[in-house]
Amino acid sequence: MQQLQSDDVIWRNARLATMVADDPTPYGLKAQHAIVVRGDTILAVIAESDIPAAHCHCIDLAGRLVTPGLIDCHTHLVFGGDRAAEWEQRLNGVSYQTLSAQGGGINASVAATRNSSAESLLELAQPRLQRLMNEGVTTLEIKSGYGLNAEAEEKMLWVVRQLGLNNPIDISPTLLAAHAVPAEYRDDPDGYIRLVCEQIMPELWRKALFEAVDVFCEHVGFTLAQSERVFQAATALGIPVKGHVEQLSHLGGAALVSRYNGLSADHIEYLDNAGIQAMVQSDTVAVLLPGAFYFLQERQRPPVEQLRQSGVPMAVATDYNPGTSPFASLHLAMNMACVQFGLTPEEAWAGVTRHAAQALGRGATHGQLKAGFVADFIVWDAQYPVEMVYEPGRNPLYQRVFRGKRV
Ligand code: DI6
Ligand code: FE
Repeated sequence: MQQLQSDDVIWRNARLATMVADDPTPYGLKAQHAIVVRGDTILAVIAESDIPAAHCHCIDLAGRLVTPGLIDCHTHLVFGGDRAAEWEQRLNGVSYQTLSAQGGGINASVAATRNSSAESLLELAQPRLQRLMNEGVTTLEIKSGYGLNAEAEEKMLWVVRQLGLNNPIDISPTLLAAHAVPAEYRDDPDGYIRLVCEQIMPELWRKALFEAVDVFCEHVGFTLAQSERVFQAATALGIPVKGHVEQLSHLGGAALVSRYNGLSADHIEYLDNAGIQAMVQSDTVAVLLPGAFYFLQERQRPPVEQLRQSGVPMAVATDYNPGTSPFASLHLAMNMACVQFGLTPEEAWAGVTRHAAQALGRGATHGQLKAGFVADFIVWDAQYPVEMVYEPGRNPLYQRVFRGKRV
């Protein structure tokens, strides 16, 4: 370790779940260890016995568990309106077709988002973000996709940027203009894709409002060919891509994302072997979204065992959105990933730390307690990482540290 400076802070007397990738110990667990922080970065992870006796900037954690800050790598947290009443109608027997004909479903959220001011969207999003931060989230992805025109997509991404400026959290904004065909393009989806590729994406990219591009490749979204057009245009501008793929049917979206060296292929319930092989080749992360699987009462599970055997990194995220996953809890998503998809609790933890970091292009700086990584970590009134997975809702968070500061 380098020579300590007087204002370096040592978080001592901790049980660290470092989540370091190549550590053979489960969770990279280290009892009686300390984290040395310089500014906003981890300078070193050291044994308690190696703490210099004279150093005075120490914080005693009384043996508590410390993990990396949680990373939610797939959310749709900014939206107007509310779909609770529509959901209740559905459970009371009103058909989805009837609701759609009345302007329900995703179009209801698009209309409400278009009709909301940026300020009111910000006000609605803040408490949702707060709930995730309360659970220990320090990095979060947020997608656009309820605007579906240049003006409304820009408004959503402005809100996302504002959330990042107002809160102690690192936000990764994603352009999901190709989320659904907007009503005014119902008879011309290709025309809408042209608008996305030629206007919305380049214009908002120039304004530096997002860092990756997503598409919903599905029968109810866009075809494989339309999705590829978006990826081609993104690649030409040097923008990383990812996709909502193989959620409700198999279209080959995961292989497509992989061919464009995508950051992640998300949902993937209907992923096949060819798709898995393509993901292995491209280092694309498999993002599992058990909240949507549960809420839609899906039956087809993602091929977790094959992903595990093939060494594809698996992330876990909330997919927080008003239509298919109204759950702003990453602890719950971890629990569901274990119960419904068969992840081990350790895999679920990797899924909200280092693998989620990789899915956001932050794998070299986020998601592990390791020298050189950002000093984003959580102190828990807990002994074992499994506790947060086992009992979502109890939330034993004791302290949230973002960039070296208690917040
Ligand atoms: N997949 C989904 O399940 C959601 N979006 C997506 O791409 C649906 C979003 C909504 O219903 O509002
Ligand atoms: Fe989603």
